[in-house]
Amino acid sequence: MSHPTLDVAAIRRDFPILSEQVNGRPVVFLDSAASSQKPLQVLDAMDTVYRHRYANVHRGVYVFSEAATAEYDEARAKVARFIGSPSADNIVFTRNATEALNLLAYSYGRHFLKAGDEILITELEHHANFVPWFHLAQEKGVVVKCIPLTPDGQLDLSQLDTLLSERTRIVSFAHVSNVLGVITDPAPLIKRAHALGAIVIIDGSQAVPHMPVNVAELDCDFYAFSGHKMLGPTGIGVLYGKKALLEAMPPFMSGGDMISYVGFDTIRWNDVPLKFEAGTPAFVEAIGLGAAVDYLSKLGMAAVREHEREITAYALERVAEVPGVTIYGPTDPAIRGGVVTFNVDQIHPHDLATLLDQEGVAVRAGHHCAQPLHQRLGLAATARASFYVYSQPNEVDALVEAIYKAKAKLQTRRRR
Ligand code: 7TS
Repeated sequence: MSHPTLDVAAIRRDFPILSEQVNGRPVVFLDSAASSQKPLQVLDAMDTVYRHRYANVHRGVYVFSEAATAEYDEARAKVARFIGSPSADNIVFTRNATEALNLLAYSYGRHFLKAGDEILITELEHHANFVPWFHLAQEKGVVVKCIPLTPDGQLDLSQLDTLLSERTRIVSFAHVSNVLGVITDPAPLIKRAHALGAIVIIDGSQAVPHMPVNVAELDCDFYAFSGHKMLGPTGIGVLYGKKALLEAMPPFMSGGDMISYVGFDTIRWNDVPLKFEAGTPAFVEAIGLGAAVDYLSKLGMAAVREHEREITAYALERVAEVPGVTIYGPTDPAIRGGVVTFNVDQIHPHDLATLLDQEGVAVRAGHHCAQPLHQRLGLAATARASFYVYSQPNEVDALVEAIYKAKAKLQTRRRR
């Protein structure tokens, strides 16, 4: 069977930053899971608004404001189509995935949950899908439980019978882990949660940028992600929600734009999604995200996924070749997104990342905002290489070569 593929050489020409040098070498950027680089098409879309038709949205009746408003509305419609949302009205723009998840904890959690209710998350969550629920637990006396992991880092669903109960109100989990790369099939969790009347929230921060996602087919209740990890700018994120739930929820923040009427003794909220967008929105960033969605749609998300599956498979093989390397997460690239998290025997990941940087190779080191997961793995920190549409096999080779050099340097230093 022939797979859809990407023309990576052509893609790279769209990313000016990839021609930069770092420490005298062409940059090898392997930290796209933290934030992706931006193509000219996104930079130009935002630049055009600022240069030619910048004015605040939803206010003016003059040309600039009407043009900016129309482009902002179109960006919302593009995002809706991109994730299979039935309507643009289901799309709330937030600052990032973190704000989308906080919106749910504050608005849905504080309004609909009471002491003794349970929230089920997983041991591999990013802090953004961990801390807001623990914060809610401290405040309201709800109970947070975690789905444990199998030895290779998948969710251990055999524990669901004991973890789910009539008290479970929310099930919230990452579609793709930012550390182990594991892709979770949401279907069984959604089915089990809905059978108990619980709602399902998916943190799609590492999924939407990298693979086809259809929220209507999934039938999840909420889905959160960030624009900056999917070729878009910083400062813009998305919360998809089912309309009836968004309508039942109280506002998160209040002020301008989120109201339809304000009097001295009556205030009426605006319709969904504007009810959740208080104040001047990041509309230029939303327009940039719309351009990013266009770019990804043109590549085709099936091709994006296939490219990442291939390069991840290559990286898993090449990095594992290095003596003393441990790679975390499943070895099967079919259930793995484009991240390879690893440690090299006797080298602290921060030292490793610093030495790799000297070779122009950018990887992330630390706990990747998943400290509970690292506790479970018995580790303080790991190094992580992550890939995207512009990543190419020779960058994996550069990574491996740089790891060998780092090992040699540190071993010589130790012998001295
Ligand atoms: N959820 C997951 C699974 C993530 O990977 C991240 C960011 C977030 C939520 C939060 O996204 P934000 O845009 O609101 O910050 N992950 C990472 C990372 O892996 N390295 O830096 C940020």
